[in-house]
Amino acid sequence: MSKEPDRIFAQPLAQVPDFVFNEDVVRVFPDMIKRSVPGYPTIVENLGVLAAQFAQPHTALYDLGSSLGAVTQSLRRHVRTDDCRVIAVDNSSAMVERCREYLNAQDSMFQELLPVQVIDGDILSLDFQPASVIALNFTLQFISRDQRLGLLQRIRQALVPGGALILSEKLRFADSQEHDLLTDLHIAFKRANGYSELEIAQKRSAIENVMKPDSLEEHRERLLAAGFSKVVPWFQCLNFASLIALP
Ligand code: GEK
Repeated sequence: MSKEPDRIFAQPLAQVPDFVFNEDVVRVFPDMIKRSVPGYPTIVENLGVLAAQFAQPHTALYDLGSSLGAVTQSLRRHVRTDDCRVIAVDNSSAMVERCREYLNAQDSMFQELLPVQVIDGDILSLDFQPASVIALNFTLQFISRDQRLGLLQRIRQALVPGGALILSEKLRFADSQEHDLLTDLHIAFKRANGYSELEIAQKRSAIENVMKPDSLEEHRERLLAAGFSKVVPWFQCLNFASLIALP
């Protein structure tokens, strides 16, 4: 994976454009996400471990909003269930191209990995195959709010008995004191990871129109409305959490 450091917002910009997953972001993405999302490496590695508990033979495992395929790679490291295949989907062509390169490299280094297909496409128009694990790792927050329920309903319908959706998201909090405290602590996390005040402020203004976090309660209600029977948070670090939703 690229080790290039994220300096995208290091220089003052006259006007900060909305954030897009373009080639500049692709180049620094592993560094950017690790320094910006508290708990990201733990979530990704354990996503594979959890997935191995839910994977069912002869089904697909989806990595939706796969970026460079970190979750796909974790699924391939941990899932040993018969006749499973991974389907990674992202609508950033720059991400998909680099993701394919990384997965080819993984294929050439290790044998007997689950087969993987990387689709350059929109997860909102995906024709789901019967699936036992569907991962939405920090992707739902980029989908417009009015399309989130429909997507979760389609995911619920695709899941076979014994399967699970694993949903990781940045959270907002209804209680303003709690929200402000965790926001400040997240900024402290970014500062401790070497981001300057300027980088933090410019990234925030770039992302605020494109990434819309919900609260844990909103996620739970929407997942239940989509037909999931149980929602179990398994990880939280500051204002970032991951949930297991059972069909
Ligand atoms: C990881 N899961 O490393 N269809 C397909 N892809 C989309 C869509 C859409 N409608 N909207 C956004 N994306 C990854 C990290 S990043 C999260 C996920 C972040 C894609 C988008 O192109 C990007 O690659 C990804 O979702 C979100 O575990 O950067 O904070």
